[in-house]
Amino acid sequence: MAPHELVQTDVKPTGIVTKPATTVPSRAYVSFLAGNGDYVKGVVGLAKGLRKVKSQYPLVVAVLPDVPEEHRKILESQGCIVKEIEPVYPPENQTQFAMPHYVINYSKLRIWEFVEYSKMIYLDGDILVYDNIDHLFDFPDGHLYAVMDCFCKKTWSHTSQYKIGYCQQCPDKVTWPVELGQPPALYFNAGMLVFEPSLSTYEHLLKTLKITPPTPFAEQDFLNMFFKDIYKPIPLVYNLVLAMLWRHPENVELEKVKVAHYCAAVSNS
Ligand SMILES: [Mn+2]
Repeated sequence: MAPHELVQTDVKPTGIVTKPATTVPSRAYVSFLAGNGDYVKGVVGLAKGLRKVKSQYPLVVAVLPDVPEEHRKILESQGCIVKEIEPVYPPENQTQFAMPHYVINYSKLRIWEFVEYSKMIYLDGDILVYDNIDHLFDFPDGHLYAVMDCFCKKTWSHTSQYKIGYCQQCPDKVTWPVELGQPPALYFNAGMLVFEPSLSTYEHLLKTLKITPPTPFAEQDFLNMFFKDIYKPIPLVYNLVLAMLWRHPENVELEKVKVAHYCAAVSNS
């Protein structure tokens, strides 16, 4: 090994990894990672999938301080851009009410601070990409794009839509009763989002979070409420939550699926 190589290795920075400005595109995929568990394997799978489908854009991984150096190195070896973020803690009243594994997800809001990118596609660590979705970056600005969720899971049992068997995936099956007023607003699964980072949006998100009453789906409910006016649904093939296979098989075109979402806890998917 040549001596200069040793020197280079020694001076390699240990902090946040940044690439020279000229090679940073204004578009990137982004995922989120917390803790020292197996979730890193999911993000590695995500990175491999994006590479396999020849995505033109890098994968940024927003990591909380508790992600060990070893795991960050694995991600970098997969070509990921690792960016450490500070945790975002929800108001205390929300941590009481939200399901515990969702609480950490409020830190996801930090991705709106990644303004070195003009547009990003967020993908959960339990998502695998089977086909190129780079074209989603070309969708018109000014909207948040995501796939509609399903109201059939038990975790919706506190809602009137669950009680009457209404689901936005099949709105004609059980029609919304007039006496209940307006049908519920379209609701997206927050595991996959096309969004535009913006510091003013981020500040507005945090200010709103402080005055928002608690809900069971924590940050997913919050994002739905916050972005309801600019939300645009995109086809199921961009985020196929596996439970959709048995809840709404008639809506699934399996051979066209581009992104599959293997929700960790199926009952909470
Ligand atoms: Mn997920």
